[in-house]
Amino acid sequence: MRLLITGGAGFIGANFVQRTVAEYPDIRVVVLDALTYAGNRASLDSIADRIEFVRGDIADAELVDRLVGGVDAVVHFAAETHNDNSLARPWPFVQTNIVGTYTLLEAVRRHDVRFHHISTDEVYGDLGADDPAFSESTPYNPSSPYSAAKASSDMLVRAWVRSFGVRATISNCSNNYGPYQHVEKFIPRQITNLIDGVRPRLYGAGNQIRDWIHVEDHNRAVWTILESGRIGQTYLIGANGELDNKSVVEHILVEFGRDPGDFDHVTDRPGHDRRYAIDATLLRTELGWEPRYRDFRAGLAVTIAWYRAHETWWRPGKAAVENAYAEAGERVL
Ligand code: NAD
Ligand code: TDX
Repeated sequence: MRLLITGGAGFIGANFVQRTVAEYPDIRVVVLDALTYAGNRASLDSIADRIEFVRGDIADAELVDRLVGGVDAVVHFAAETHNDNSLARPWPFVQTNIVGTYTLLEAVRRHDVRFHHISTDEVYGDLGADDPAFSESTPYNPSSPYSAAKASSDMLVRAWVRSFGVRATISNCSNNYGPYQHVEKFIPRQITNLIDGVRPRLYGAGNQIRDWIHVEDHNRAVWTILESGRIGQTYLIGANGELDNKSVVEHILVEFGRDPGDFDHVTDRPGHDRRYAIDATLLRTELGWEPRYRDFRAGLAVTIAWYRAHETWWRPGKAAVENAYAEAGERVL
């Protein structure tokens, strides 16, 4: 089998490529990644001789057509992924997440190649404290340019399945944590701030809730769907990991041996989604998937240890991220 993995130099994609090479040694893996600010070739260093790496854009129709024509399946991770960036500069989100996904869909349609589209729970908008968790039938209601562009890409996939018979599945996952996550994101930002002696930064009051899942559990679910999922079906992926942001920061501080109150409240994110929560019943009952990381604090401790041990991996991007937050007007409240 030959597999094209887009966005394989990003956080979840790199973990997926590493897992695939380790567990499916007979699969020929091709990675297509533009190496934007979010992509890091070093995440694939340990397996560089086991994969073919192509630096390129998923919206480059000629390149995409050639690569898709040489594989049996595509797993599509590549995207612009950071909500704060999408508020400052929405266009790359429209271009990559919508036009890029369209370009891939046209290629898999032409070559009749199996396609798995990676998406997010943010397409459903947010929940009130007492609302039931998102399920496959929750109406789309995205809040940010990022989530609106991801929602659009999901709609394109659904239409290409229905109208053109493309053999695709979609998964919408909750917030991931684990190794190789970019330092712009919430958990790695706070961990690397603490390594640098800087206080963690909580947006607003910090009472927003995210449903955390370890990246390894996400990727095992993706493999399960790729192998056994029903064509045309959407599967939600989540591990019952709801926690408010303030508690996450407190856990990180405790892991660093610090006072759990030793953080700053900073300017809130405009349009900040209040709560995400996933009902993964379909994935569990139909495909038999279960998460392995059930203890968030234990998973967090391992993640902190990883960032401590891999400073050379994250250090080059750290200053630019903090400058960008400052330039965007973030200030301590
Ligand atoms: P990331 O930002 O860490 O990585 C994205 C990767 O895509 C980078 O390597 C980047 O270079 C590449 N890329 C960006 N634009 C490209 C283009 N035009 N052509 C080719 N490559 C391009 O993202 P991530 O957190 O690993 O997310 C991966 C996927 O999972 C995304 O589709 C995202 O929407 C989805 N997702 C993420 C989470 C999460 O918590 N991080 C949760 C649910 C779903
Ligand atoms: O410094 C911070 N302080 C803070 O309080 C940062 C960077 C974030 N936050 C808050 C905002 C969110 O409520 O933490 C929460 C998580 O923030 P992000 O890491 O930016 O993630 P989120 O906006 O929830 O989106 C993530 O999960 C779904 C990914 O970035 C998306 O790609 C994915 O689709």
